[in-house]
Amino acid sequence: MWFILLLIAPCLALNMREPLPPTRISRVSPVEGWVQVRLNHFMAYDTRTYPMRYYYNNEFAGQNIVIFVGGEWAISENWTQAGLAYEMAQQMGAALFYTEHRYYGSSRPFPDSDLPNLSFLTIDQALADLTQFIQYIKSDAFEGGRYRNGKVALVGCSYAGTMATWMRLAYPHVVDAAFSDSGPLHAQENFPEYLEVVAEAIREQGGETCLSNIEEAMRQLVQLLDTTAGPAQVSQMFKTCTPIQAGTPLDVATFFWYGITETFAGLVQYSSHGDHIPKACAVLNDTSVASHVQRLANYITSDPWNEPCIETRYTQVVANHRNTSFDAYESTMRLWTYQTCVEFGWYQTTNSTRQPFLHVVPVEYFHQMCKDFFSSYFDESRLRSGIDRTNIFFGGLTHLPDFVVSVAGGHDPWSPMGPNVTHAHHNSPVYVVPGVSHCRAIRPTGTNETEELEAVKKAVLSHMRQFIMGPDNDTDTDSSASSVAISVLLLVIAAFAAL
Ligand SMILES: *[C@@H]1O[C@H](CO)[C@@H](O)[C@H](O)[C@H]1NC(C)=O
Ligand SMILES: *[C@@H]1O[C@H](CO)[C@@H](O)[C@H](O)[C@H]1NC(C)=O
Ligand SMILES: *[C@@H]1O[C@H](CO)[C@@H](O)[C@H](O)[C@H]1NC(C)=O
Ligand SMILES: *[C@@H]1O[C@H](CO)[C@@H](O)[C@H](O)[C@H]1NC(C)=O
Ligand SMILES: *[C@@H]1O[C@H](CO)[C@@H](O)[C@H](O)[C@H]1NC(C)=O
Ligand SMILES: *[C@@H]1O[C@H](CO)[C@@H](O)[C@H](O)[C@H]1NC(C)=O
Ligand SMILES: CC(=O)N[C@H]1CO[C@H](CO)[C@@H](O)[C@@H]1O
Ligand SMILES: CC(=O)N[C@H]1CO[C@H](CO)[C@@H](O)[C@@H]1O
Repeated sequence: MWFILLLIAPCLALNMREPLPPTRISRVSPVEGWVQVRLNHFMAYDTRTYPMRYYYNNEFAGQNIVIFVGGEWAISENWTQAGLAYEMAQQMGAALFYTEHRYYGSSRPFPDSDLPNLSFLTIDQALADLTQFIQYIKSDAFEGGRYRNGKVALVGCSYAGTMATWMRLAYPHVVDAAFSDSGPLHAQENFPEYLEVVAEAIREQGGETCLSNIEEAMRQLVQLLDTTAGPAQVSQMFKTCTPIQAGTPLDVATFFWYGITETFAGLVQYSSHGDHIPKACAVLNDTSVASHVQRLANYITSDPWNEPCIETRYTQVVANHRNTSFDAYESTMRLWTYQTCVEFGWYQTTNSTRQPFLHVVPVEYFHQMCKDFFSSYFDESRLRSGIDRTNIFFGGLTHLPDFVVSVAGGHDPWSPMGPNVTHAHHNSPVYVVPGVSHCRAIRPTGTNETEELEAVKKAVLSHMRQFIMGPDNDTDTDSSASSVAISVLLLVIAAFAAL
């Protein structure tokens, strides 16, 4: 039960777990370091500090700096030993750092996540942490001022991509260039577009029949739950931890959210353009099983991320998220949910008609979570004013800062909240990679996922190198890099022409 909650939860949370690390190629072991940063950057007289964790790999260190930005997860050394940021550091002769976001992982300002202690968990504070961190590593206090005159490049994916972009917006004097993979920029309460992309990815990779099979199963499932014997039958088929209380709307929504839509969300968000979706669709398409509901149950219960049972008791979900220990199983989810309740929203509801899950998860379900996980103080009006505030201060999609390279996956359900080709401008290119899911472009080159993705990774490296080091001198490198960029642009344009 605890197991499934942990594994399903990441979709609401963008990533929650660290993006799946690449295979380590560096022979150098990074150093773990800590730096005291201000707890509250926005009140001058409050001089309290807390220890922020980072990793540091100086394998390629000249004087430049590449920072792989950590998001809502615990950092590990892996991303300082391989990946696009690692290759970027190699090309730029840069030191590579990986920073941890306050409250997540081991960067804990307080002994627990009791509500009053969460006041300092905001993206504004996290960006200011990064600024103080950069100031520190460029100071004489860090290795005798070795990086004093270095240029700084940030790399991030998902929420950390958002941070990379907004660092360039808020603190351009400390960040020279940023690369954001899959970073949402527009805060929005209700986010029905998420499941629309899930549906689109299933249609393109698994076929129209697969999608209509899901919809038919959902129709029958909703009807079945409305019968006397139905709930017990459904509980057994889907292996719920306890029998579903069909008369309790919050329990029914919990079943659909944790059990069904989050499973498909995970399938699409983390599919690596491999055979994940076709495999799921083979089960959903299996006509040797007559009942559509049974096929859906067969897929849900066979999803490796979903065992051993589905939690359907809303009160249990609340209890799990009210545990204020940083070691609690839902601790990361508690922290991220807090950020959604005060800053971002992004609730993946079934409000759209262009998805197969009917209307089983309304936005009110998430309003209730904010109130129950934290306090009734966190109601809809507070949520909305927090979201407005985020968009006012960071500009949503109305303003992409310069020297930012953005990548969006064509099948990334988060992509509607991020930039697309229409937001690109001189010095801030945006690449939309067809068929690709969340956070694929920060992975190493040469992983051979799709040709388009490989070309985009090379274009990102080329742009970032030029933003930090000026135009490439080597004519060979230069012409091959720009031809890559051009062919990618053509791909992007072709992808949109086909829509
Ligand atoms: C599902 O079935 C449809 C129709 O038989 C087929 O077109 C589609 O390719 C199937 N998908 C998978 C992944 O088996
Ligand atoms: C909260 O989580 C911690 C760490 O997993 C655990 O030891 C504790 O029993 C939990 N508290 C409650 C009330 O469940
Ligand atoms: C979402 O759906 C509900 C009912 O299905 C409807 O009342 C509400 O207006 C919808 N909200 C939006 C933002 O579309
Ligand atoms: C780009 O994003 C905007 C939202 O800012 C959206 O209205 C538009 O349809 C998107 N364009 C494409 C081509 O996806
Ligand atoms: C890379 O992908 C291409 C096209 O999908 C394939 O032909 C080739 O065998 C792959 N190479 C490796 C090393 O996997
Ligand atoms: C490019 O060449 C010029 C002149 O040869 C040199 O001053 C400059 O440092 C070189 N730039 C890079 C990025 O290598
Ligand atoms: C997938 C992977 O390689 N994960 C490793 C990342 O680094 C930690 C140690 O920091 C290892 O325990 C993981 O196995
Ligand atoms: C600043 C603040 O509110 N600190 C609180 C954090 O949580 C601990 C334990 O729950 C309290 O004792 C602190 O007062």
